[in-house]
Amino acid sequence: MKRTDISKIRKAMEKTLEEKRYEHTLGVAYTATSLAMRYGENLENAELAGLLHDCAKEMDDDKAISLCEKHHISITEVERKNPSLLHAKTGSFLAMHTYKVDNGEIINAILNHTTGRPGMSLLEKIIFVADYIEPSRKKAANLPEIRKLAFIDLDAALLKILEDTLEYLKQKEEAIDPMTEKTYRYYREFVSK
Ligand code: DGI
Ligand code: FE
Ligand code: FE
Repeated sequence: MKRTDISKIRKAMEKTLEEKRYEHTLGVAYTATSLAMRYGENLENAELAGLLHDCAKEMDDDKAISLCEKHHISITEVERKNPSLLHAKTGSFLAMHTYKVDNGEIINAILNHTTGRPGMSLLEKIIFVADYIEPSRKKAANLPEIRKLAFIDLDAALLKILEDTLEYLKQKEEAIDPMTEKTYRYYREFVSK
């Protein structure tokens, strides 16, 4: 991935995303790049995955559902009730087909950025964590602590984020995607070992 490709994608995001979402996107891109420096991931892949992770966030629910149906992308029960969860799947589709990203690791990091999955790659973890801790995030619980932990122990930070997210969803009585739960249980085992 060349710097010129990255700056083209950045400009495309600036055009398509609302201002706040674009600020968040830039925050995820440079936080992911910093984590990549710390953990030895490819810097450009981290930056590009960060720039594109929410590229489908502003797509209408109806459009997201019809895009998935048209391209045989499965929709879970929880996604049907909460179509905003689909932006990870539709985002990875747009990254491939609209933004012409052919790197499977980047595509996977976009695909799994909302629920995570058991056995995440380093890049997937970096995007998942960067999405939660980037500087324009304000509301989540325990942010100062998780921000520090992310640069000390990435898996421990991942687990804490999953734990707090589940707690938040339960409190709000939101439907929980089975994958979010599965990821949490996997890392609870994994981190304690
Ligand atoms: O797109 P972002 O807002 O930057 O971040 P994201 O893609 O991680 O989405 C965050 C939202 O997704 C947050 O409000 C928590 C919610 N979420 C994560 N897992 C689940 C979930 N929402 C529901 N209903 N069910 C889940 O399992
Ligand atoms: Fe997202
Ligand atoms: Fe995000």
